[in-house]
Amino acid sequence: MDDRIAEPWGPRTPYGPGPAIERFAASLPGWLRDLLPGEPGRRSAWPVRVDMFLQDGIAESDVEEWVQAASILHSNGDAMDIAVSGGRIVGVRGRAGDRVNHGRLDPKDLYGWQADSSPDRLTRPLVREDGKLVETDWDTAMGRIVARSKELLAEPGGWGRFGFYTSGQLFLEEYYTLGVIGKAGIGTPHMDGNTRLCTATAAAALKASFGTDGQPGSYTDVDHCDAIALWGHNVAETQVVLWERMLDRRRGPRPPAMIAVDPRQTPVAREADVHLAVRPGTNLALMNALIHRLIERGWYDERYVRRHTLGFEELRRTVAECTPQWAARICDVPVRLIEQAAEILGSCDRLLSTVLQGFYQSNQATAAACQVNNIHLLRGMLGRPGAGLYQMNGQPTAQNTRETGADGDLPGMRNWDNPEHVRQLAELWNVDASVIPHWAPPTHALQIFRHAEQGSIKLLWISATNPAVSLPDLARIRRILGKEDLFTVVQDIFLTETARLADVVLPAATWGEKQGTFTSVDRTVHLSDRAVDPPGEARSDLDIFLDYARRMGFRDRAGAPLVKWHDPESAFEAWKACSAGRPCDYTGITYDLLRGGSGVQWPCTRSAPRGTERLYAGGRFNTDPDYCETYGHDLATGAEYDARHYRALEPRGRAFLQAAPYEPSPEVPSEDYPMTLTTGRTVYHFHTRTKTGRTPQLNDAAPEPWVEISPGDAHTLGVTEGDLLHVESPRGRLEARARVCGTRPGVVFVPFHYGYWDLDAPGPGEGAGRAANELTITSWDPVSKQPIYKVAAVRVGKAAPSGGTPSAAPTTGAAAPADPNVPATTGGSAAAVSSRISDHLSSRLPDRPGET
Ligand SMILES: Nc1nc2c(c(=O)[nH]1)N[C@H]1C(S)=C(S)[C@@H](COP(=O)(O)OP(=O)(O)OC[C@H]3O[C@@H](n4cnc5c(=O)[nH]c(N)nc54)[C@H](O)[C@@H]3O)O[C@H]1N2
Ligand SMILES: Nc1nc2c(c(=O)[nH]1)N[C@H]1C(S)=C(S)[C@@H](COP(=O)(O)OP(=O)(O)OC[C@H]3O[C@@H](n4cnc5c(=O)[nH]c(N)nc54)[C@H](O)[C@@H]3O)O[C@H]1N2
Ligand SMILES: [Mo]
Repeated sequence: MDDRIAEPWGPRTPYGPGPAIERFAASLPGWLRDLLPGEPGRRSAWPVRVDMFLQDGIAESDVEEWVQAASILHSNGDAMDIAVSGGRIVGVRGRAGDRVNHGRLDPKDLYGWQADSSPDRLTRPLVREDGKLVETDWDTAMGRIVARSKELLAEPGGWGRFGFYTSGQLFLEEYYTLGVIGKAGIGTPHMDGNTRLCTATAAAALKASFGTDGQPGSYTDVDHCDAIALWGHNVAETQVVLWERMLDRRRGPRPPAMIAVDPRQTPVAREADVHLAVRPGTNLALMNALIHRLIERGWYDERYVRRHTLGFEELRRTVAECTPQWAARICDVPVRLIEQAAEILGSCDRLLSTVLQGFYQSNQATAAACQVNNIHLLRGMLGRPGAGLYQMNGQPTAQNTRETGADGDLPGMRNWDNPEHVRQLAELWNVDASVIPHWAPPTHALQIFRHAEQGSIKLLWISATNPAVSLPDLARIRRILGKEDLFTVVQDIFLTETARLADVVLPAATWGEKQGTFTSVDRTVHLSDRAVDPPGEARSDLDIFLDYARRMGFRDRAGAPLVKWHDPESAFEAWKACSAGRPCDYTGITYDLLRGGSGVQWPCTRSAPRGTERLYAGGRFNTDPDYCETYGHDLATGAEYDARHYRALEPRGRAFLQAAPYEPSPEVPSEDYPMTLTTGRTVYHFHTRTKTGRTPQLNDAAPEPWVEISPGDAHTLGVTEGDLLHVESPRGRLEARARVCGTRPGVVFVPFHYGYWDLDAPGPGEGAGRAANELTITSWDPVSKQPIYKVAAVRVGKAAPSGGTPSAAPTTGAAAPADPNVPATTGGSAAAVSSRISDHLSSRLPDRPGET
């Protein structure tokens, strides 16, 4: 038994590169590959380790049923079974036979399910009466939403009064249904997901370089690579199982080299051979210097570049002056380290890159993320084992928000500016093409809030997201959500900071209580089954959306109901038809196939019935003008190009090498605000903590926020470990205790997980808050429109005399204290997890629901 609070990564199972059969398989045409024994991604040599956590007092023999599911607390797609006894969830276990995790689970997944049975789950709808939220029945709550909707639709241009702000945490079937309601029922362009805050840049960078969204790589690339570069990604704390796979390679024979780019001493940075602790906001300067070096030294595949890419000359010109010396000054890192990183990137045979929030939520996000694509294109490192690229997702189902168009895009990775793509949807849904919003790009999340602020959006429906904690500049967000003339619907499982500001609150069923599918970073689709009943009158999000469609009476051209499905599986079948012929083709997937022991990677079709391990083998990309998802942008300004401009480029299946010069962040330190604030995550908490804050093991590991500060800055300010600090930006102020640790000088880090101090206080945020977003700025990347959460200017000082007690920050991750006397974070016997290790996937542990 291990304490997975004290040891979040569990026991090591080292392994070497291989097996050769995977490399061989990848060189074969699809039909021949399918004749090989074993399934794609399951021929890996990564040992199996089945992690299991059962509630205190429950033994494995007490479990009546194991119900198949996958992780809902990050994007890795770890497959698991839910243990059910007496109609309740009593534990979880990793699925041994799944290609993604080979049985492993992260601490949030092991313990986090306990929150679902919290006594304060929402069990009945609420409506606002005389300023107060009171319980009511579904008819009343839905009746109010429908009445307001019909009133708005009766006005000319009424569709423009609706805004939908959804999530990266619902299921594919739910998003698709919401997307059809928004696009073909109401016809509003104002729909987005919190995926805008999360991985809009992944989508934007993939579209800009390769023509459409879709991760090129496979998790098995970890098995084969000889170098791993982590670009602004603290994978150890945020995709724990993916990190375990990387660590197991690092501890085995012929380990891969490792590069980390992060201003903090994360566990990843501590493990890496080269750690570039760049100044926040300077990623593009570093990237341009690395590319300068690759080109200058001839460390690129000339043939691949000539045959498979466009834009080399412009890229070369853009980086011509970007020497390592130049970047070293801007990023404030040693020249030697930039040169070392370039040498690893330029000399490895199989490079695996992952990119996440350190790039996506920082300055020049899309431009910087595209430079990672460029490195892979320059070196021909795509479409073969080990040469992998993950423009990561963050949330468990973010990929599906994007695929189904719940983020505003057209479903099936269709191009809003391509009339033929719009026509395909009109035909599928049997509606007039003019109903489907396609005259301008979709409205992004921060713009939706702007419209609500100005009063043009009058109904805002928020599902499975907590913007009153997660959006930037919270004082402003609270003002908007509290506006009299804005009718707000919040669909959640708890009475969150956001729900408290709503006019109608709808109680949702969650993971384990409902059925649906979702897709991980490497395109692996999993099915998550219903294990138990939802509490009280809570309903699945799908049922809520279907009920709304029914009550609104949305019709197609023939007068039949617009939404023609009635449950998860029929919704999935409808989605399959929408995905046909597009990059994310699901037509070969059925719920039954997903019950076969492992998830399946899209595209999965008649000609690739077991899914597709890697995209872009052979160097053919989705850039054909009739097929691509965008006609492109100017990376520096975000200006949109049109079809004529795009066609003139004659991409013919080649990828774009995108180039842009470095520019400083919109907010940099000043005399008044001399330090840089950056924000992010810890391994124990998920977002605004609605689940992990209600889980004893996880809450105790990190019960309150903290401020990470470097030893040098602490000394200058007279601060010691545990002192109460205030951090102020031009927008707000918070107080939290200091953790003196390995962040770079001049930078403080605050986790963004913690909401208001006191939910019942009359004016949340009055006085000293504790949410990182009291401080952050309203500014976004010009192409992806993703907010810049990673750079703001602040001043820091002591809020109380030194007390001599350490902060409650965890000691295991990036916040590992400089002071060796700070007690270690542990979970004790309440956190005991069993881990069974076996050599290989072939020595299969039970992995089908029902088997024990
Ligand atoms: N434990 C846990 N896991 C999660 C989540 C969670 O809440 N908790 N959330 C999930 C979701 S939705 C997401 S999006 C992912 C996010 O996963 P990550 O991107 O790994 O997480 P973050 O902590 O937001 O940011 C990563 C790192 O960016 C660094 N950084 C800050 N500014 C810069 C910069 O300018 N340049 C560079 N190069 N680095 C910078 C920070 O120091 C931080 O260590 O995690 C997913 N997994
Ligand atoms: N400063 C700063 N801010 C950030 C970030 C950062 O790094 N720094 N990261 C950003 C990123 S990457 C993300 S993804 C966002 C996350 O921000 P949010 O999306 O606001 O965070 P969550 O707490 O995950 O909110 C999800 C909500 O859905 C509810 N929920 C859970 N399951 C269900 C369900 O099945 N149905 C329904 N209807 N509701 C459900 C939960 O109770 C919770 O209230 O935050 C962003 N904000
Ligand atoms: Mo995210």
